[in-house]
Amino acid sequence: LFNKTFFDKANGFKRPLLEKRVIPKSIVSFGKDNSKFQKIGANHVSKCDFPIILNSGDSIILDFGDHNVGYCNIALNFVGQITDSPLKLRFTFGEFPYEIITSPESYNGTLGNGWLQYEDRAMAFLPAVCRLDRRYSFRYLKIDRLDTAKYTVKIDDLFCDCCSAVEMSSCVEMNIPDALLEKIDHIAVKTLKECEQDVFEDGPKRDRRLWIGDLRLQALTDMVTFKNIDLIKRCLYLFAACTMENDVVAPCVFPDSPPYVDNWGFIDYSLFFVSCLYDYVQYSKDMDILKELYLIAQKQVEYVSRNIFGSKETIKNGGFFIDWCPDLDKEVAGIGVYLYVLEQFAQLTEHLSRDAKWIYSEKERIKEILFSFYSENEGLFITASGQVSWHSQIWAILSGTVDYEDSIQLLQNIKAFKNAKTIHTPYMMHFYIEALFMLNLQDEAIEVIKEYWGKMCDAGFDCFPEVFNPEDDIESPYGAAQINSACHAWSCTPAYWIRRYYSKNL
Ligand code: RAM
Repeated sequence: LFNKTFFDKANGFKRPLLEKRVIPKSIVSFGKDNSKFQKIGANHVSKCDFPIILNSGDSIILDFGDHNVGYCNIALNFVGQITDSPLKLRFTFGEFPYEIITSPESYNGTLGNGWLQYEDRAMAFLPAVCRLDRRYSFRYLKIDRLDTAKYTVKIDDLFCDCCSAVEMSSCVEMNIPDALLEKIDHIAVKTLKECEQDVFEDGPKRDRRLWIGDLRLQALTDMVTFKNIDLIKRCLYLFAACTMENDVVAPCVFPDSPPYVDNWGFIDYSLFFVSCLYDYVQYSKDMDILKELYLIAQKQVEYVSRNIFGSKETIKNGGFFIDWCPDLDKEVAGIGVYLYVLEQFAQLTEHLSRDAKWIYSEKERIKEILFSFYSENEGLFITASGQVSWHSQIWAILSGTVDYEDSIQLLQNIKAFKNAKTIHTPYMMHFYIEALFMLNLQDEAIEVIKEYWGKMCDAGFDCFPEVFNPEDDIESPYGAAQINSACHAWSCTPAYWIRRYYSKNL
């Protein structure tokens, strides 16, 4: 279902992107280094001075010194002998070295190989100036000369026009009296900046689109950093504009390509439309947008109440995302998400002075279902299949229906439990931090941030990634780590938590 009024409103909040020209800093080589992330080290070869000479078979790796999102421009010419046959170059962009050194031919991941960031270009005549029209997300650029001709060519100039909706200097300043947290905050803010484009993209390398689970965390963080409020509104209206036939909000929107949405869903993501609206109304006190979008929020709750929480069987097959943890049984966590959203929806309803009684009785009904999964023996929530996970406990706590002492006990019990399913993404880690803050364990939450995101800093990330498992640095939800995104918005929330922590304590 396409709502043109909301779509036009969304487009009314479209703003031109800011552009910045960046040049490569140095030429590097990659080599095996067991002490480095994914066991690859980048070694400095020389400064990047033009011209750079290229003969047939040559290969160079340019290091831009930081993560960038943009369009590459290159000027080429021949040296001495005229180019009597076309020059062929392969451009391979990488956010991290592993992406550059794995050959595209060896790729057998579950996502389409079109995401691999490389392209071949032929130039029939030199001199030539060319701009690659695909936008890339990268720190490194490898250029291979593929043709077999004997003539020599040179790169006279190469630069990238980088784009973002915001610039680092417009981020709200914050005094963070801890060096590691300051570094984490900086990288988190940079991650968010790289993902703020025409919409809040989940990742500028992939999927380059507006996902609602990602949007929620981006918007929360943006409200305390860049305050790019027009972009938040643009994205809220885009989701409102694109619902499925059953009125469910799509999990992601392709803003520039009709029909804008794919034909499937994640129930937790659709419910998070309510959370996005709730957060925004909390921040802005904007009652007009609440009145306008309330019905969409209500439809999410109604659909889920009827179709998912009708019976235990439908909950089990509900189609929740929750986390990329392999073989995760999501039913208990899914119930927790629903209860969490119901509370926010009740508050929105009361803001409008409407009757929220039915929402509270729905909460009571769902709370009973949740508690039917509680096992006295283990002192934990356990799924019908017998699975114990961090996710179930965290979402049970966030549901707001477990009292304080019992929540603390749940955390102690899950820490002590061997072989529980663990958190695999910075996205799910955000909700763990939220649970700790909710229980007034802010200091512990900050320690978790230092531990988990601190390890990402140690691993040398310029931005924070989509998945990070300190025990397995080539883990990938798609069976191929080169397709992972190393700048992923849902990992930017330390900037939100750190800022909240210090503004409260100051
Ligand atoms: C991946 C994307 C996106 C996320 C979905 C569920 O495909 O990385 O960020 O929201 O998973």
